[in-house]
Amino acid sequence: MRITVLTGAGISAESGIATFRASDGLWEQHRIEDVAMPEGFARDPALVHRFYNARRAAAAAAEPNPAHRALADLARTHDLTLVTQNVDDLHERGGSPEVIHMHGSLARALCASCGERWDAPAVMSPEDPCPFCGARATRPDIVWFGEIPYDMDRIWDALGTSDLFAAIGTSGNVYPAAGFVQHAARHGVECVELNLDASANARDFDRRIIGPASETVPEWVK
Ligand code: BV8
Repeated sequence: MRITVLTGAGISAESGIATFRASDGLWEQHRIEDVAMPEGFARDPALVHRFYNARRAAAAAAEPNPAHRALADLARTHDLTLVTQNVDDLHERGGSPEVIHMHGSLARALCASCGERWDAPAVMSPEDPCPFCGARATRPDIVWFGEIPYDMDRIWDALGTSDLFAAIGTSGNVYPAAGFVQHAARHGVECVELNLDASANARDFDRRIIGPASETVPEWVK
């Protein structure tokens, strides 16, 4: 049985990582869209690095929860494609063998000048020279609003050829991820949502399982 799972900030909430909605879209009085957009980085790279340094520290201090570990178990018994919108590494630390980070990862750095990527240090600053070309153009390897998510061809293919699609802990507000359920449904794939409350695209799912992910996901995986 082929399963594609999409996770969002809700799966890491019980590990202590704030969701976007819970923060009302604000961070240090800045709208997240302002610090999670290329224009924001161009305007104030030090501010954006501070935003991601804080999130990298929060992710490092967090532990995977039973939901992350249940998806790792699922990968051992099923043909699972795990896609996450999250930029933390809790799926990997929870044992998942392969994770598609469609919005990038706090663990990676990117050179805006030569395009090379490398493992990010805990704290990044605009002064960091690129280890490949030396340019002072290093940024977090994160997909910002207006940028193209990673691995989209692979994701569309998995969604269209799965037997089951599950969205876990995502509010369904950000595209193209919020459109995955329609794509899967168009291909006759059964769609289930596991969430704390109904998402913006709840009507597109065949089933919904309401509750905290650390309880609902281990139960669903059984
Ligand atoms: C794209 C990285 C084209 C950053 C993120 C105008 C200009 C430019 C673009 C647009 C525009 N208007 C619209 C767009 C498209 C835009 C978009 O969708 N905007 C929205 C605001 C309308 N999208 C883009 O720009 C994307 N790129 O469109 O390129 C394209 C498309 C396809 C193919 C080719 C080209 C890029 C978007 C990526 C932005 N980067 N993240 C960072 O993380 O710092 S988005 C970021 O926000 C997350 O990655 C995630 O995607 C989103 C937050 O969503 P959630 O994860 O769902 O989190 P949220 O807090 O909202 O919800 C939490 C849920 O969990 C809730 O439902 C809650 O009930 C539940 N929950 C809470 N606790 C628990 C729980 N569930 C279970 N258990 C619990 N305990």
